[in-house]
Amino acid sequence: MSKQKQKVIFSGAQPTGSLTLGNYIGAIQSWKDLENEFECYYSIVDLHSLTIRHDPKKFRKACLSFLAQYLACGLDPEKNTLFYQSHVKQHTELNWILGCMTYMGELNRMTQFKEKAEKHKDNINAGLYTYPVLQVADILLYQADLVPVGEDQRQHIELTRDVAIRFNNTYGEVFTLPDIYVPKIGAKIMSLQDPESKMSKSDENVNGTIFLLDSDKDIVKKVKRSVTDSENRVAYRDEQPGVKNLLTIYSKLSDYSIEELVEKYASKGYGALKTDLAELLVETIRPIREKHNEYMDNLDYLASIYKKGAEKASIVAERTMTKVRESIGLV
Ligand code: AQP
Repeated sequence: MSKQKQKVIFSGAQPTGSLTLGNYIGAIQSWKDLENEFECYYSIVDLHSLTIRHDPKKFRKACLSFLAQYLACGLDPEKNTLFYQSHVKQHTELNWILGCMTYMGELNRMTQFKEKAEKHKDNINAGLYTYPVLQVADILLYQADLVPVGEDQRQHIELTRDVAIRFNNTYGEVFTLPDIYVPKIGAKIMSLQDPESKMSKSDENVNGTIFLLDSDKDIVKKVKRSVTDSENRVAYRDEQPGVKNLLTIYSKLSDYSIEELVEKYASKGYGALKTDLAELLVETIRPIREKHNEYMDNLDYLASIYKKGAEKASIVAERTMTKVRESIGLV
């Protein structure tokens, strides 16, 4: 299929800890689906991670590990531009300019800020508050048409459109208005321990989250211990959020539809569902973990990918920034 060069995709993940099954199903599976048809920019948004206090050595390793995980998940560096946000200086320049176009009222409404502020009460910094503006800059810099993300990012993409419209109306047509792209199922994978909450990298209860670098043993343990309910009936319904989540994960990683899975396990119960899902997860994650480890043993190769990515991304970012600077009257 020929590349529709005109359509641009941007997305990213913040390198805190390691990627989760939620990140994989909600975002990375879509990234892979899009790589053959569109011009794709997938960033490791390292500056976003600074909103939480971190150990520099561990952080540096996590940043490299994230690139290794992107590659291990199957993102082709020949088809996609893979790069670190901090290597393309225009992100922070545009962040400032767009910060002057974003209202505090808008930022006050962001639910992710409220949730993260609640989680990190001792460090509610200005970066955590203005984080959505940097995300707006990330997307608009590449004139993205589509942003493949999980459901939790919908509000930020809506903000991106609002800020772009405001900028274009004030200073002239500079930015493309991006659309959100969320998978029909799996846009919000839930914690295995609390199926009413999103599966998250930074969840204090690690048993709720499956990481792409988890050992086989940990994966099996986490699935077996996952919270279900006392109905003992395999059904896909909101009243049974734990089972619904397991079926969603199963379907996203296999060729089975949800209906087929419900039929398959109707007479078998939760134990069989968990055993088979654990096996499927092990078979899906093991090759990712092994490839990741190989990439981590080849740091020169990783450096060649991220340098090439930054070069390519910088050209596109500078093209946008030239327009932005002219449009707002900077000398
Ligand atoms: N549970 C999820 N289900 C579906 N999609 C998800 N995403 C995150 N969690 C889920 C999507 O993954 C992409 C990258 O996410 P991110 O790195 O920007 O961080 P996040 O959204 O803040 O995810 P986490 O795991 O909850 O990180 P922490 O714990 O650090 O805050 C995004 O497209 C996101 O929608």
